[in-house]
Amino acid sequence: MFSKRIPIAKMAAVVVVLSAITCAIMLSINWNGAEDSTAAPKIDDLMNIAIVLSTVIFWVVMVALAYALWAFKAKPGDESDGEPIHGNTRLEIVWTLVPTVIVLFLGVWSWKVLDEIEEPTGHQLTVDVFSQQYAWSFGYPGKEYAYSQGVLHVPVNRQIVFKMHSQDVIHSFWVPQWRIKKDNVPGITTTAIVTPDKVGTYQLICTELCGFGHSSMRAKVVVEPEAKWAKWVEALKEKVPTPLMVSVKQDTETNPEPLERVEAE
Ligand SMILES: [Cu+2]
Repeated sequence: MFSKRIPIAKMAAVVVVLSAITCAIMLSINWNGAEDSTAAPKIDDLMNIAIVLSTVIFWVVMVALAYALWAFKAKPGDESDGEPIHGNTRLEIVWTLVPTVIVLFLGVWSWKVLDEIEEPTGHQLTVDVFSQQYAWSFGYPGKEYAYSQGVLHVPVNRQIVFKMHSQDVIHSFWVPQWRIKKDNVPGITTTAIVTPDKVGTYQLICTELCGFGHSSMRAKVVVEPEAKWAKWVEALKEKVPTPLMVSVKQDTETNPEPLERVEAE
């Protein structure tokens, strides 16, 4: 039965055709919506590469399976046992090496993309993000350490370093149009770096199931020209409350004044 020659070239051709059709459809779909940060196109490219690789793997498996079902079907009335098969070393090496190379390639590429996104521009703005069941609030740097609840304003075309501080359980910071997503973990400060490059209004969504009110844990995000942003921050009346300051006390570099005050208490 196994003396039958497997038509590798024909199968490969079928894989190529089916992959091309599937990729054409999959890549024409706008999966992630508008690209409104410098990170977005890079992350979407990465996603497209992953789609192409997965599509090819999918069809290799499907075509091999379909061929096996057709070519090695038992004859009617054949009740005998299957041949005892002890493996195929060459095949096993191939199906170990190929996925390893793919995963390493995607890993290295992701590393490169993340490095590019987080490359310091020398003109960063640090914003503290406070998350708690089920609300977001924000602290802006500078002398006053201004505070806003439920609404985040950031300047356009400036690299924003978000320092995240959860007050209770794990939450996750996500503005879909920026692509970047980062967990807020109680007890540590996590960082997400984004450069929004379009003016607009967005939703910040908690994307880590954090309790009963999780689905309503959202905040409005406004990206605006820097002068307008500065005016908005200037007009903020509230200061970051002391309990929240305590949770940022590691960040002495970005918020020296209020933090020194916290340390003194
Ligand atoms: Cu949450």
